[in-house]
Parts: sequence; structure tokens; C-alpha cells
Amino acid sequence: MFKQVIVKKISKSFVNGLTTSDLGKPDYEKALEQHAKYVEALKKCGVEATVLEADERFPDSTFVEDTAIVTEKCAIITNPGADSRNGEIVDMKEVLKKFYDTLEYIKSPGTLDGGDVLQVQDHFYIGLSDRTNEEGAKQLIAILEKYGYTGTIVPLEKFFHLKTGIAYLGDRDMVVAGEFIDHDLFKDFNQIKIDADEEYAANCIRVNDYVIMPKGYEKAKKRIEDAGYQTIELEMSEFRKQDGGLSCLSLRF
Ligand code: CIR
Repeated sequence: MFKQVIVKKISKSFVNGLTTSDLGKPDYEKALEQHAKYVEALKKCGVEATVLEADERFPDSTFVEDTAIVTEKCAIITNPGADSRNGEIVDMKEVLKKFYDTLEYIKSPGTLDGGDVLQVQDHFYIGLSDRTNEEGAKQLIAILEKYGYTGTIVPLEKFFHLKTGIAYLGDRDMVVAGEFIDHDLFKDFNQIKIDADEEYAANCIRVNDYVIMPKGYEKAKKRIEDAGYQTIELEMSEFRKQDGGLSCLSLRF
């Protein structure tokens, strides 16, 4: 059960954030609207939302997921791999101090983005990407082990972040796309497979009684619903333009 989420409002500078996509510049007003609906959807799932003010210094700072790993037993401040995003952790540290007695830290030369970390009960999968290096992943596993958790490193082939292509829904149900379909590490889960033309839908989140997923991916929606989940669909077009998915917009704990 998640009780809390942390989200951060979009800054006007958001439109100048990092991206590898060729989908064009986001529309700030539209993004604001989509973000408001995202927060509304989370509240519908029964969580309390801490909504942080926008920070113009950091265009990508609405993607709070990359700045921390939050669990039942501990919170870890990451060391984001993109230089322009690294300073985002300074404020997140202060916010998380309100929820956790102690904080752990990923330290240089280790780098790690929260988007590369997938929790499956007491086990964590950590993707090695352009943002997360082996040193960062190893530091994270060492920290998690102090709290009784375990971790596995997953080298990525194509995906931007690990969770760009995979989501854990609970009860051994795993949404998988691209390189994660029939991947050795995930083959023993009940795989809900996402077709190549709907890959963006693999980044969805289970929040209590609902799976929140991007709008417009009918095959993915049906497969998730056929697996027994109630879905909430959200328009994500403006975040997609900035390489952002649904999970990136919140910390859930
Ligand atoms: C970035 O490049 O860092 C942002 N434009 C997108 C971050 C997306 N975060 C995530 O997938 N966890």
C-alpha cells in the first residue's frame, strides 16, 4: 500500500529540458494540465500528495523519480547522471528528511537515476544506462543490503532507463516491452507483453487499487485489464516529448 507521493510542479523552463525525442517542444500550458490530472489520479488512488513548487533552475525537475529511491525501510538520495539535473537532489534531501529519520546517498564516481530502479517486493533491479553506472548500482545494492533488501544489476541495451520498458504490478505480474520480453531475469514472472508500437505504455504504475497508464494504448490497456487490474488512463504527450514517462513524475512510498 502506498500512502505518500511526492510530485513537483512544472517550471516554465521545462520546455528546454533534456530530450532525445523528435516529437517537438512541449506546450507548457498543456503540460500543466496533464500534470494536474496526474496528481488528481494519484489522489484517487488514496495517497497523500506533497506537491513541491516548480524550480526554474532545473528544467527536468518535475521528473522527481530520478532523485531518490524511497522504500518502506529507507530512502536513498541518488547522484543523477545528467549534469544539468544533479543539483535537483539538494532540495529533495530536505523534503525527504520530513519522512525519513536518516537518508542514504549514492556518491561520485557512482551515478544513478531513480528511473533505473525497479522494486519487486524486497528485491531491486538496477539498470545500467547512460545515467546509471556500475559503481552507482553497486553502491545502491550495498545500501539496500543493510536494510535486508537485495539487488540485481541489469545492463540495458536500448532503453533510456530501466523503467522505460518494464513495470511491476504486484502478484508476480510484470509489464514488459522490447528487450525485456522473455529476458532471462524476468522470464519467471507473469509477463504482460507490450507490442513495439505501444512501447511507451510499458511505463505504468500500480498505485494501490489502480494501474495508472498513458492514454491511447488500447492493446496494452486491454492486456493489463485482462490481468485483473483497474486502469486510469492519462494523457502524457507533453512529458513524452521530454523522454518522461508516468513513473518519473512521482516518488511513491
Ligand atoms: C531527462 O532526460 O532526464 C528527462 N528529460 C527525462 C527523465 C525521465 N525520467 C525517468 O524516466 N525516470
